[in-house]
Amino acid sequence: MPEPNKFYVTTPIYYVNDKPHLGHVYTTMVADVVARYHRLRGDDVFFLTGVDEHSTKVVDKAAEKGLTTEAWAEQNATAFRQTFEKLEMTNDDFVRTSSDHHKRKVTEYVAALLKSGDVYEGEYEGWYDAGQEEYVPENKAKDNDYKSEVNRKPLVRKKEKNYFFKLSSYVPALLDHFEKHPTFVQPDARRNEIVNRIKEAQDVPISRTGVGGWGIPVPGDPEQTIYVWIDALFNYLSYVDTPDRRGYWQSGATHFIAKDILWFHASVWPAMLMALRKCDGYDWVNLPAQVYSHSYWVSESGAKMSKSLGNFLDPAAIDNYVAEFGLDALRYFLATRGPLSVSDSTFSPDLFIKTYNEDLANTFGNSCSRVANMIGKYFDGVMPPVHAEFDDNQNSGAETNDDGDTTDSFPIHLDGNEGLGIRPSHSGNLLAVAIGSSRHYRTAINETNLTVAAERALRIVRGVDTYIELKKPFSLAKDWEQNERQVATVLANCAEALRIASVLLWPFIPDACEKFWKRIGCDYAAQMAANGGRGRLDEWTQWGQLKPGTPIEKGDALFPRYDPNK
Ligand code: ME8
Repeated sequence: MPEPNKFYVTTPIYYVNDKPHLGHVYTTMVADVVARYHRLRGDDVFFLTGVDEHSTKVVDKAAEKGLTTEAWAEQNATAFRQTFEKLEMTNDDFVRTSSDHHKRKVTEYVAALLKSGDVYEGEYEGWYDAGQEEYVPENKAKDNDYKSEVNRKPLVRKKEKNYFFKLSSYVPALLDHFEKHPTFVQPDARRNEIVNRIKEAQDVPISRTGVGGWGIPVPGDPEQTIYVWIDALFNYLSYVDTPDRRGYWQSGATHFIAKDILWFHASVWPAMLMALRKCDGYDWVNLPAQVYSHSYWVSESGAKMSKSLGNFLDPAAIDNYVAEFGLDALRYFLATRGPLSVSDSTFSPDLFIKTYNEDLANTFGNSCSRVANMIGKYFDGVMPPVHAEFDDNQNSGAETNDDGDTTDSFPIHLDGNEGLGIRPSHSGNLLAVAIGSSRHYRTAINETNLTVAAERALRIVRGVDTYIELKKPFSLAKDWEQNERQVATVLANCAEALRIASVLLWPFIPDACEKFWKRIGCDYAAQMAANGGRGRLDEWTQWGQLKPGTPIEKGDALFPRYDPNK
């Protein structure tokens, strides 16, 4: 057996100044869908999320609450961990920047950079956004009337003695990297913005004074604390900087973040890695493969959902959605209707219900029930055989593309539902629909185009519905003697197509798919568990694997229809 590919995926580490909200859940959910897809493909995945503790926001909020900083950080770190556990995120570790391992590693990295001369001592004066803990360049500050772009509070003029990282000297190397790796930052529009800003990059402070000992001291100068952003970025490396995990780093990390923090991830971070790589003992440090910067969830009024704005869906509200619709429904909605593209998304309860009913209840759930019910009714709940003389699928090669497209191209990141409707009915060749759609699904998901990927899987389900309308097994069954073999063939093909759709949908709606697998006698979940969590996507999406004679269980509705007037 060849070694599986390694795949390393991360989320931002979240500030523990407050409890988690929908925005944090979103990025972690997206990373989780992508992690599960890679595991399903058979990759050896490492998925990292966690919390960023050494922020002055945490110190201030703790003081406001009358708690020690440690106690407040602990309380919120626990809330993040529990929220992600409850939402069945499959992260392989959980970062806490207060951990000894992380602190030791960051100290080592900064010491190496100091020694190499890429970090030097100097003085900095500029406009500071306290909410974002970030200096804002003069032109950007001016464009925003010297207010924070995020929370609109006035910027403050600040002057400090600091250690600086020579970002300016890495500008040519960064631009070269962007040119050679056109998908280093995605989506494209974000890359273009950042490339323009990098051209003007100046050296950046990497330490702070006067943060009251909350953070990691600069090695050799305990008066200075390593700037929280530098401390935080290093989490991606520190947590896999162990002999057994280094291979994940070297496989090229995929960082999911939102647009607010792209600058650090696309400039300071790769430049620091380039600098570190030149230091003794760090020649194994390469650059991340991709920084994927999504947009925001906004409330219906258009404001960014955030902790400081107080308009976020908090853990209790998230729990309510899960209680009402199920975890799969929340996963599906966030992953497919979220702001992965350059536009923001509105979290609207109406859209949530509509998506749930249309895609999950009326499409996947309904089709699974319908086919299982007919197999129950006509074949006593036992998978019927395919009879070659009635099988429209038999003559088509697996490469046929009969899903309505003539090429592999399709719109990237559909923001609404445009173009996602049912295609003109196919020729009755479900095999071609399944094979064509699963190919398109892979392209889409590899490009983090989760909306299109899920839609491709659903296209198979819609194909089943169209096929049933076309073949009318219920009418055929009226003349049983004449048509039994044809009814058997139609229903066997439907079950087979739904099996393939369920494999593709698993990263999005794992609980429902695993339930369905049990009902159709597929032990994929057990196979994955026995194989270190890794699946066999290629094999499982081949046509013709459901064995005749297998019991097919009806079960209850996977996604009961939700009454919007409730
Ligand atoms: O920035 N819509 O932490 P943070 C979508 N600690 N995503 C959102 C969102 C929204 N309305 N609000 C937040 C930090 N997010 C630093 C990161 S990483 C080395 C250090 C998500 O708690 C999104 O992923 O402010 C965003 O980048 C992140 O939460 C910011 O979380």
